[in-house]
Amino acid sequence: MSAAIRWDAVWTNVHLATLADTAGTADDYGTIRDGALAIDDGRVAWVGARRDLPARWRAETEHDGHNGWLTPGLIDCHTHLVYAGNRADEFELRVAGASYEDIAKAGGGIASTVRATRDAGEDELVAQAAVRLRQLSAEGVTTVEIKSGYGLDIANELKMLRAARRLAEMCGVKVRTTFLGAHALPPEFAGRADDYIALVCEEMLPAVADAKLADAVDAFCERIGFTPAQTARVFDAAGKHRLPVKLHADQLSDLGGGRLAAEYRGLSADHLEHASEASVRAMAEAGVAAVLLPGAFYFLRETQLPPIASLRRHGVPMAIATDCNPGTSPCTSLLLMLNMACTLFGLAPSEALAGVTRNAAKALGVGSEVGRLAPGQRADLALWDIAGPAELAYAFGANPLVARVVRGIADELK
Ligand code: DI6
Ligand code: FE
Repeated sequence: MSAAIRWDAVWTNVHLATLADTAGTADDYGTIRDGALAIDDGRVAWVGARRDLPARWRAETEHDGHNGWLTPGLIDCHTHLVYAGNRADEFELRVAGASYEDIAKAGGGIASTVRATRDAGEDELVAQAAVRLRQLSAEGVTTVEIKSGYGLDIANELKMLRAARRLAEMCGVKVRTTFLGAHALPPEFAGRADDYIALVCEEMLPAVADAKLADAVDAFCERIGFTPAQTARVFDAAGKHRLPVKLHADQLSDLGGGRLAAEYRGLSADHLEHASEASVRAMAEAGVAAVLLPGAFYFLRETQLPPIASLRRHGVPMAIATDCNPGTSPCTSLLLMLNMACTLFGLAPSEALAGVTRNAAKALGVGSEVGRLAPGQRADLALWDIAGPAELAYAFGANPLVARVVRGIADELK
């Protein structure tokens, strides 16, 4: 008789939304009813219907899912989670009629968060961001991207990125860091944007790369940010350091950001409300993911919808994220973003869930590691007390998370 297969853990009495390649499966969630999932050495070792489990297996731990649903741990692939203070005062102005761009031009906006972030020590930044990260992970988030971009000088950008790396260890979340030195023009460079871009390319980026503090490079290509030509300089510098790029593209106006991200074979182009058909086509051809940010759309009371039909038609993978930041999306609920992606942008609940799992992983360049329930993936999972996966996008203000599993270890069993 053959020896029994040994695993560290097995989950049974669960339904699975695998989000794996769903072609030929029951639905777009990759549903396996009455499934089983085995974990070994922190990775998924086996996934399938319980009746198909190998005849003889043993596990150190057997988890009973109590008829809940297991999904991949959620991935928030676009956040500005590390910053100091908040901008509730500007919210009051905006509600009274001022626009985001008016406030930015008057020296508020990003510049006010830059002042607060420069004044804060690294420990203080970590402490403030940890509160937000715990709110995200309480809803099943196991991977989060964190951008710099409120330091805007070498010391403060490095401080932000170090804080982001520390958060990963503190909160048991996989963190991908993105250097966003080209987020805004710092006040000391007023009227000298090209000089600031030179500093970003020639000093900041090399320092960040040397310290191995960034996994990618981003820029804010916008009328109130940087031009496509300045963005291209940053992307060229990123290439020299072998860092992949992503872009805040076409959020407030169409500057051809989607196409620019495609020219540099970027991981993602994000926002995209004003992106043209040509940009979408270029993104499809270059394999660039679209990251949709319904929280910023909602909070700015934007009316221009991102080109969802065109993204679908061209087969561009769509991810969804919080864009958690103090100015345009002070949001720490990725589940709320699922609901808004459906109600505001017209995504199907299955597309929304793919947007915070499989496609979010793609937008971070970690699709072979996380984002699906499949053998070899990291065993980062979320267990939900729901009757079907559409409930994750349907309800808002609810949190049906029962357990979060990180590298195979369940940490929040209720
Ligand atoms: N786009 C955004 O939505 C945020 N940054 C960006 O480039 C806004 C950042 C802020 O207002 O603090
Ligand atoms: Fe952003």
